[in-house]
Amino acid sequence: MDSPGSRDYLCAGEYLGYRLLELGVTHVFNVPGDFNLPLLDSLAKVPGLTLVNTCNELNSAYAADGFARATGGLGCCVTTFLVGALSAINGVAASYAEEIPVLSIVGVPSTRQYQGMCSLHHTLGNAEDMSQEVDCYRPVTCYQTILRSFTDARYLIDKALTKALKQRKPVLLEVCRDIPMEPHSSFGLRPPLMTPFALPRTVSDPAALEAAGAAVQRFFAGKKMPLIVAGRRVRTCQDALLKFASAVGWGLLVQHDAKGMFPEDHPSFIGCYFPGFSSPASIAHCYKAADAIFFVGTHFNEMNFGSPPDEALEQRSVVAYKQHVLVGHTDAFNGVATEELLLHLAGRLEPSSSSSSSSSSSSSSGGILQLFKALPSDPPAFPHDPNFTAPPGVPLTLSYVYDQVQQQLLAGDEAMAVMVDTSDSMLRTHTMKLPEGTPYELQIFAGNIGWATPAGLGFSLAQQRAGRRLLVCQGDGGLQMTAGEIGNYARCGSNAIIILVNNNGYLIERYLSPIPDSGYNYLPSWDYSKVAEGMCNSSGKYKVFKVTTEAQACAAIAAAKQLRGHFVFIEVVVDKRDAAPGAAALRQGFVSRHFSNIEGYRHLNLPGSTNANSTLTGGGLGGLTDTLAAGEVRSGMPAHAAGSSSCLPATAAAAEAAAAAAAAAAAALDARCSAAGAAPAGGGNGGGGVVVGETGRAAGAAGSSDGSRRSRLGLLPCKRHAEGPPEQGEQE
Ligand SMILES: Cc1ncc(C[n+]2csc(CCOP(=O)(O)OP(=O)(O)O)c2C)c(N)n1
Ligand SMILES: [Mg+2]
Repeated sequence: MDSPGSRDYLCAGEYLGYRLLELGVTHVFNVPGDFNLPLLDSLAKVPGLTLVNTCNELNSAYAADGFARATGGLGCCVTTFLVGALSAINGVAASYAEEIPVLSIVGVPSTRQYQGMCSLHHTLGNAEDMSQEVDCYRPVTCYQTILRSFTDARYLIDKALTKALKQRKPVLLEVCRDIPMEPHSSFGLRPPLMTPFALPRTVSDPAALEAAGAAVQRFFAGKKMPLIVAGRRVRTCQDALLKFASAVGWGLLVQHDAKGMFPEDHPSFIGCYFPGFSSPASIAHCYKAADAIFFVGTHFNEMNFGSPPDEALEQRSVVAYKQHVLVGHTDAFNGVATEELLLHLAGRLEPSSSSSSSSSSSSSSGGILQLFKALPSDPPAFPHDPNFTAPPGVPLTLSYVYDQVQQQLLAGDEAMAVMVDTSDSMLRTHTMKLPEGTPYELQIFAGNIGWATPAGLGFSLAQQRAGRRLLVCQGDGGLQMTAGEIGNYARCGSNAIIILVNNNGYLIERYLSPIPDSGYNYLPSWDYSKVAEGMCNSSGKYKVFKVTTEAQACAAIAAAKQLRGHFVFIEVVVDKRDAAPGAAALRQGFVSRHFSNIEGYRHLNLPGSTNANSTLTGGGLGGLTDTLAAGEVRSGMPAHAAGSSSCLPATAAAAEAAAAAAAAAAAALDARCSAAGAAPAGGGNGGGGVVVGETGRAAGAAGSSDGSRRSRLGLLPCKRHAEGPPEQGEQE
């Protein structure tokens, strides 16, 4: 038999491409540059792998993030040395914060150039330092490596993929220009016969799992009102959560970053717990009434949770995150994968269990669910503020648009997904009723505006083949940051629907600003529908609408539904004051907390300033508290002082009257809730303290101070926060 010629061997880029395909990465988002051309050319040789040119590298990174969210696996972007890689870095950083695995591949100078001492273009000019890119990426990736030899390229590619998938964080893979296109025997012969990629699995230490299971069981034993609160990390263990919730029959709330990860028509499902905004208000009452809370996959941050858990909350909670389990205020376990814990507990806490020690009353209690059913389903009583409300008689409101989206697009006859940009819409869409299996994505923690449009491109290309259509809710301010990708939706054959909210600028910032009508909250006035039309420019199947009335909005959404194979862009024109119902309350909480006592703002008499008659305190999203979430809006809050604003005149008296009315309504709701049995919960803890380390050996009592407990929960700026223990040589 002839020995293979060098051309019969795969090259590094092909090997990488086949690995990506094997992991479900069918689309790679990229911008070319002279350093990555051989890399792109080699990836293009892999049948089934599509290279999608985005308009800039930030958008490549966002699109890769969206792709990864759609598949639950990996996303991938390719950029060029420094200029491209640095443009992408904010997107990669956001994926890091949001725990989305993205492989950020960068074409870098050739191995020969790395050895030389000549200043190369795109560098900062200091020839002796070729590690600038890696230095910049180190804080936003869990692993960085470079392919500069054939012999270890294969190993390093697999290692980089494993790191990203195992840690669910981005990875930087630099590829020297002379490496990817050269066939080499180490990559095997064409057609590829590759050993299957071994997907990394987190396996619990059996002893730690058993100990944690027993502690959790003890903790919930005898509890009458247990509650599950699911956070973003359940993305990786949705089936296990479903099994657990079905087995124990407790009530369940999803946090905003986990909406869509638990079926909303499941008997345990209560709603979305979004402190300050949960609707109906009874959600907050249920949360308060729980005597024991199982936080599963929760990342405690002020955007989805509000104030950090205090000691009282810690005492009535179990927290499972990655490989950690914290039981009550005292016990901590490492080496326990949340997925395995849920499955373990599903058997252990099963109501039918005959073992007396395992027959926690919690498992048979329908406490919270019964309470929820008995409570009125009124929305929270937010104070009305005409400065952040569409004026009477406006031809179109955003609430009408989202009602139509709910009725027409989320009716259940077409598989949909929803993606929401950081914008006023984010305070509205958490109340959407999602049909089972409808993904819902937002970037609530990293919070970049402009993420949704490019991320939606990646998401939609990943999901479309599975017959799922994406709805993107995008603000005009965010769109102006990343609009370039609109043309790619049509060009790539996406059938996503973008609802573009034209409210004449930065509405969220209006209601957070000390001076709402400041010039910085305005944008150049684009004709968005014409922009979209121009960007699509007759390529592909698409339809653009601009709607200014209810009738037009209703018709455009109906048309979008009919145009199943089209990309549809709907510009929705609403008043610049048309804010989500909780916006005024958010403003009051936020401004009073952050601005009211700043000397330079005193003359504005902002809510919460010592000049003003305000009692609102708190630290949630914008300084709101669960108190407010429960509808206990206190009277005496002055209106925001928009006195210097030309378009938002101060209406303190009106707002005060509204706040008083809201307080009365809230008091009435509270009374009804109390009648239904929604008493605030007491404390409780899980008893004896044992820490089981990674090896599974008992490591002694773990009575913790508030400080150390908080560090373990990731509440303090400490390095080892709520993450799994790093592997040797691995960053956290
Ligand atoms: C990249 C980035 N820059 C700035 C901000 C600060 N910011 C948060 S919300 C917002 C305004 C969003 O405006 P728009 O997209 O129009 O949504 P709207 O609030 O009007 O619904 C801004 C500027 C941010 N979150 N991200
Ligand atoms: Mg806007």
